[in-house]
Amino acid sequence: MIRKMMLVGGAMISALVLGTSTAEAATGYLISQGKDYAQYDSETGFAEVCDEEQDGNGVYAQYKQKIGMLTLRDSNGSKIGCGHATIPDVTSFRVCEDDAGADSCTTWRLVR
Ligand SMILES: [Ca+2]
Ligand SMILES: [Ca+2]
Repeated sequence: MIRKMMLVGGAMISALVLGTSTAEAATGYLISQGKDYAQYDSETGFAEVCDEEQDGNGVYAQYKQKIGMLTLRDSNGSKIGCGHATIPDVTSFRVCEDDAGADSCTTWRLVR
């Protein structure tokens, strides 16, 4: 258990380092599933989901708020352009792919 917690901590540190090196705001969060990804900025509330794989599977992100949850889609699939919204007070989010059977989703990414 202790070992697992240390691994999680290490992952968070590398995510922060990556954030500064790409000049993203420290409030930005990114999760990806293959090339498909979703992001969120906790300061501006900017949310984006992008389908970057030409596999015919729709991509969407779920944003949990303190009360309720919103689903944001990349409505044109893998064509250029992503789904955008401004969603305040997100506590966690994940990206999912609408593939065969139960949809494949990442684990929830916590937002602070
Ligand atoms: Ca995909
Ligand atoms: Ca698209």
